[in-house]
Amino acid sequence: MPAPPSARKPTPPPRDAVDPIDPRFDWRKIAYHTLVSRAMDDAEEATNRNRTSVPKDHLVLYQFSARGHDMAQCVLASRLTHAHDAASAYYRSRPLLLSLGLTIEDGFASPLGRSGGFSDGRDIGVVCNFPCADGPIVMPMSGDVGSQFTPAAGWAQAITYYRDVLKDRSWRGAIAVVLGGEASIATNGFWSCLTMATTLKLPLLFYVEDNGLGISVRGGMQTPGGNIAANLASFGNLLIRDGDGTNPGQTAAFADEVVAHVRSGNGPALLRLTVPRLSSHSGPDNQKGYRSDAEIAQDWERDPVPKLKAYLVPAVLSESEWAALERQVERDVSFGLTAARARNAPDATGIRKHIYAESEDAERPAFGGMPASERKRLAGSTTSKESGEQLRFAEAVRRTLDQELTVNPRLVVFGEDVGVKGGVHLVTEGLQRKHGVARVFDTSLSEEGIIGRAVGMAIAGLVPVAEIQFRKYADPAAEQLNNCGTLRWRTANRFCAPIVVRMPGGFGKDVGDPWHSLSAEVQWAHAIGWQVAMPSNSADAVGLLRAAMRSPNPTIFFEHRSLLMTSDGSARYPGDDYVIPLGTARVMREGSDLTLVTWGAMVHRAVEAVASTGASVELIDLRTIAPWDKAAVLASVRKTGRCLIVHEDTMTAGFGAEIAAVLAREAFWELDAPVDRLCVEDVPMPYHPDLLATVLPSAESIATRIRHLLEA
Ligand SMILES: Cc1ncc(C[n+]2csc(CCOP(=O)(O)OP(=O)(O)O)c2C)c(N)n1
Repeated sequence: MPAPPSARKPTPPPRDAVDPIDPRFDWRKIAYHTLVSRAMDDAEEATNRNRTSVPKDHLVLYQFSARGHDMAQCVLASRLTHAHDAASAYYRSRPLLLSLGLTIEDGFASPLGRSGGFSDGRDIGVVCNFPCADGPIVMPMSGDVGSQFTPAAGWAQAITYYRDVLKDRSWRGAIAVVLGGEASIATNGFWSCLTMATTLKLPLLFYVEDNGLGISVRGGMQTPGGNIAANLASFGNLLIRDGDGTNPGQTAAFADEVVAHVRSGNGPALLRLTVPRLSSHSGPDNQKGYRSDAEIAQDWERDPVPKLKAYLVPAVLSESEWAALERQVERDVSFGLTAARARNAPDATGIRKHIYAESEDAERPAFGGMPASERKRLAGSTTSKESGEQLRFAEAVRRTLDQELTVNPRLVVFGEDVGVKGGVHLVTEGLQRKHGVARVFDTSLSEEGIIGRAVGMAIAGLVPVAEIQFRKYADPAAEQLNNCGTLRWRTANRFCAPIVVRMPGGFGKDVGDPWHSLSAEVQWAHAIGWQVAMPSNSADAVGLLRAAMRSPNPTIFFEHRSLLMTSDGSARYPGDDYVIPLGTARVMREGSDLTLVTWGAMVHRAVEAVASTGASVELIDLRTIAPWDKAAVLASVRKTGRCLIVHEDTMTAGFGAEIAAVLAREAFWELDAPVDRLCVEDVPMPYHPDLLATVLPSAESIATRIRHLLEA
């Protein structure tokens, strides 16, 4: 087994190999934070090494070390000086966070799972974030490698928006920096972000910490030859620097150069620094089988700490000042550890809080979204204007987007083909001409990029309304969507990202297919933290979309294709200020014998079916499935004793199953018949009209099921 870190004695570099000091850096501060990070890793790893099976005295539940990556990160952090700079970090980024203001106590409390810290014990202690009113901030990271990239592009684009559109001078010269290991550059997120940053010339720095290993996999598996800087040499609009992250002078020179380049508005840069990974990948990994002792020993020869000492002593600090610094670090770390250990365990009674914004959040607002004062100014009205003209669904959505773009300068609308063309469904037609290319714009073809960018923009305080061209094409964005939903909860309300995602789907006018006609809304009802709106008509579309755009929570807004393609959902325009609170169903018609619950385009077939039976059916258009109006459904079923749920999503584990389960539990004694569901069977949407008609509930099949249930 390799010797423990404390027993290792790396050879200091020869004096004449040491570079001249770069006086523009606060080297004492860099040394302090490097040593603090190292001492924290020491403290955590020492306990990990003493593990037998499940240790009683474990210091952290899940340990990740930054040992070896530390010095270079502290150098980089010293260049993040602008109030609107943001870093998008990963699990080895604690040295950067410490340099930006994370206290040692909080730094320990997070992996210890104690109260406070990054997440109040909800998330792994290295899944970091750092809100700071005066900046810079560290954006909330996620556990998925690669997911840190596209939100950073969102922040970078927000910088240009504040600077150029809102003319806010305080954003001039700000940058975003995204950190990742050399394995993370193989992810979709990296490439999506690189495309956005280089095509839009965003103020974004890619900082690649290349330790040659992605857990056990060598860098040559992530990019040919193992050097992303070399492979990207001919990429357009990208300044590239490639250096040794254990060499303080070289690291400082490169960090300074790339940050200055990005700040000056010349577009993105990529800095790749080679660093040794001086620990296992994480606490549970023992490196056995994939690393030899000789290789580990060789890495220890590259330890940046002795190199930093050789660089600074005696040019900046005397030997005794360095020793004093080490003693100070020891004291501070020991004090921080004691304080963190003395903290209480997180309060389990609060575990359900912050899935959505809570009313008391207004007193301690999360970082992200519109300021509360602006949200208040845009309060809206729940009264609809009866005199409005008759509008088709697409026109209603367009008009609502137009109106919100007019009254809310923070709002931006984007997606594939959304700009010049006005969207493949023409919903955004004319909006770019009216509001400009900075506010209504086309994106690269990357759904991960569209949603990740939206998240970054929302964290920066903008109101992004993203279009996914068809429901099925949200698949590549699933990671960003899921992470966006849980973001407020994961950070214990330190951050939020209220975005709106418009998503057309469902069957079209007589057409379908597995790609353009997917409904599958239940996925978003299951994804925690999302509001899911499924309007059936123009008036509801206006009210729900406006409510979503003014909401402190993220919302999926489903635009049904058949409603976009026909006049089925036409209704009177309810007014420029009309909002429908999410989670309120509409009782479309009262009845006493059976409750029919449905949403989206099925509402129209249900209306026809009910009329044809002549039965006394209470028809409920749910309008949103997350949150869903349980109270309205329960009240109705308690009255009628019978319930039929109709939806277009497939049967097994569709949202109807959730409603049925709630009714079985909460209205069991009031039921006169089993709760029934009529849905698309468990087959993908077919193409030929005859096949489509076979699988979709029709007015006739709904009517038959109503009759059947009434006889039960
Ligand atoms: C999407 C995703 N896939 C796999 C993992 C598991 N995983 C965690 S870290 C890691 C290796 C990442 O290596 P690299 O990006 O080089 O960073 P390093 O750990 O070397 O600093 C893997 C595969 C994950 N967290 N997320």
